[in-house]
Parts: sequence; C-alpha cells; structure tokens
Amino acid sequence: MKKILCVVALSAAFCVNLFAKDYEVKMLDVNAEGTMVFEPGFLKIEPGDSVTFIPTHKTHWAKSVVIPAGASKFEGKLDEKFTTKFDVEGVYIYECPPHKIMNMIGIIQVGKPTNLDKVNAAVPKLEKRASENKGRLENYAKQIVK
Ligand SMILES: [Cu+2]
Repeated sequence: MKKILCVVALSAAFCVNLFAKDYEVKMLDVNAEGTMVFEPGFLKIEPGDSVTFIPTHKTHWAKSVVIPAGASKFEGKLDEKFTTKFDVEGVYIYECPPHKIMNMIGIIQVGKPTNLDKVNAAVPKLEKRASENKGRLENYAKQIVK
C-alpha cells in the first residue's frame, strides 16, 4: 500500500511539473493604467508556475512584501530579468522598492487565497504610503479569486 501511494504521489508531482507555465510581468515607467507600473499588475497562476519580471523600462525591480506562510521571500535586481517559481499557494504582494511611493506594486495569486486575512489587513496600510496612483493595489486586491 505504501508503495502504491508513493507512485501516485510521484506521478502527481511529475504532472504538476509537466504543465507548469512561465508568465511574464513587465516593469514599466508608464502604460494605459498610469505611471510606474507592473503589467499585468494582478496575475493568477497555479502552484509550480513561474513568473519572470522583465525590465522593459529601467530603474525597476520586484521585491516581495506579503507572502503566504511557508513561502520564500523573493527579490530581483535593478534592471535585471528575474524569474521566480511559486510552489506555495496563496496571495503574494510585491513592490518596486524605489517606486513604492508611486504605488508600483502588484499581486500574484497562486492557487487558492490561503492568506486572505493577512492580505486584506496589509492592503490599506500599503495604500497609505502611496502619494500617486492611489487605489491601484485595492483594484488588484478586488480581482483575487476566492
Ligand atoms: Cu520601479
């Protein structure tokens, strides 16, 4: 019985890997949504998927701010393409450190929103820091699929 369970578990892990996707988030000075902005700002993916942050415009990088329990923090480097894999389900909020005051911030939802309470508590606090593009993070948070 233990052997069978092990085989099932192994093939499930393999399947997840087979269908894992890589998504792209552009780091921009401006788009239709406003200035200093991630595109897309809200992204829904599945566990095992990866996201690559693309330095389309200069002076940006992505750093995690709120992550689910058990997940790893992430941070790219200035003007560098950066890929990170998301294995732990939940909602991740990340920002561009030099432009957080302009609300350069984004949300990646990985599977189910396991940490919604934490996210709902963080969003108003993060919005308060923004002197421009107010309400952007709130808009993204509304797109979280429950
Ligand atoms: Cu930036």
